[in-house]
Amino acid sequence: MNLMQPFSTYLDLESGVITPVDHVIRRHLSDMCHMYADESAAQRILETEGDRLIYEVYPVDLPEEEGQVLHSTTVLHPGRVGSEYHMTKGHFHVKRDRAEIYVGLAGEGCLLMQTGDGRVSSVKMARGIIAYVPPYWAHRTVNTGDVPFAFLAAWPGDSGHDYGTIETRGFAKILVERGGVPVFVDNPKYRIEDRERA
Ligand code: PAN
Ligand code: ZN
Repeated sequence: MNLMQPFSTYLDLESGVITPVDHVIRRHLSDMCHMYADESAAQRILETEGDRLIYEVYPVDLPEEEGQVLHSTTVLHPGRVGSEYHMTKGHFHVKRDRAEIYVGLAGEGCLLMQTGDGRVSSVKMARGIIAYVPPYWAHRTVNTGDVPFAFLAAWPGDSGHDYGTIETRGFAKILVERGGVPVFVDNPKYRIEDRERA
């Protein structure tokens, strides 16, 4: 048995920043412009203001293997691309039956979930809310407020991340601003799997 030493890290509950971390993952608009419904709005932002930082992930350094509990925080910055609120890329776990918990720390947002056969669900997130992502649900977070939305996530070490499925198909619903409030609308870019259409 390869015995690990117990350890701790520090989580700043106000900002969502974990220290120490080996490497912070930063996702900019250019990493995901095709994921927003209004791609021309994304292009305009890139041309006029440059490459906007959408979110940062602070992962605690652990081996991605069965038995571990991986955990990280995400800080999702406020803003919109066209009328669509800033969001994470979103993913399924490679092992589809691996669940996850999200704990809201700061700001407010929405946890959007979707199954492989197109069922959708969502949970409103704020400081103190524990959201459960059951096995088989893809998940994406959206910042619907005007301050950074931060949350802690924990998931099994052997889950793996499948980004490709969401990259090609998208989520069925998107969150857009209408009259100052977030509303769900159908994603015009959503692609149902061919076998679901049949
Ligand atoms: C989270 C996410 C994090 C960033 O830790 O990885 O919020 O979102 P994307 O991974 O979709 O870019 C998680 O769900 N881990 O499994
Ligand atoms: Zn996940």
